Amino acid sequence: MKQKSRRNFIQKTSLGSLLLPSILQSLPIEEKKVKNFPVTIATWNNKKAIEASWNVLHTGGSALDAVHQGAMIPEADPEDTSVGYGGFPDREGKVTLDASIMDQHGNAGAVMFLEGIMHPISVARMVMEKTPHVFLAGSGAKAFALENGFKEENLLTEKARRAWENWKKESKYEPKINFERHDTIGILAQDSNGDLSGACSTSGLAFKMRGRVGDSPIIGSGLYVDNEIGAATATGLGEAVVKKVGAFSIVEMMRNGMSPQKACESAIKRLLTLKNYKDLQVGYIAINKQGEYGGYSLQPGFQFYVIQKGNALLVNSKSYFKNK
Ligand code: SD4
Repeated sequence: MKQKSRRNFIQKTSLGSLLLPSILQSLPIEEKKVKNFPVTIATWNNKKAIEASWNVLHTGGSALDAVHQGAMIPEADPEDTSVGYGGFPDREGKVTLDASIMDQHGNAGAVMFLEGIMHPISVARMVMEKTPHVFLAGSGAKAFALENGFKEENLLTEKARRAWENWKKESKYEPKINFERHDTIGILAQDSNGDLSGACSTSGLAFKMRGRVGDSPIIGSGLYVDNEIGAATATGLGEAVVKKVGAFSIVEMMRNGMSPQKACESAIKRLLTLKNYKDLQVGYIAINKQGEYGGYSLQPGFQFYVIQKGNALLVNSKSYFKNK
């Protein structure tokens, strides 16, 4: 009796161990992998933007349309003082906008120092799709927008004008970043085909020098997408991000095998060689080709919003410094 059951056991296990690998081998590739996409992620508590992006993704739309639609939400929101309409002006009282976009083919378009156009992300996409160029700046970017049907609008809201009037009383030129609260949007998406795209849009630093351009429109700094590897985007003090070519460095670290989380952490640590690193804030977010995501910041207070396979999550980012 005893012997029989032992034989049964041996038969079962040996059968099992023989069968299992061949069953796995016969499964189609897709069923072996866990799919983490569609997924979309944005800097800060950009809930409405990420919902707009998700609406595109879950109805089968492209990652490019998703990030474009997402970025348009804060651009049109007068309450958002870091992006588009309602953005705080430069020190001369003029709202100047920067934006960039990249698609799954590695195409890129960007505008910088653009005035009077509410949706710089749409102009950036048009630069990418209708011109042989990547960057258009200032009056040239504006002329291109107007020629292509965009309307000129006054983007300075009463709230932003009053903030500028207040700032002028002291006119303290201190292009420092507020640690806790910005709404500059960097947004990434992976659609149901697994393709990646990204967008970034901002009015830049409040009361900046006229003509100042940050990281957000600079391909490789504020935004980078490589459809084979992943995508990354930045928020915070643009000068620091540009000096470290932030988004590109994160994608390259993912190429070398790091997870999005580890790559963001490593890119933040690279900021520590900057003289003023204790006084500035930078936040990075990233996704990889498997739909995994991560985010990290230098100072506490950074948040990002994710929707992955329908589940929405506002994440309080981990940071290098724990408390300020
Ligand atoms: C800039 N990176 O122009 C932007 C500012 C920003 O949240 O992200 N603010 O430097």
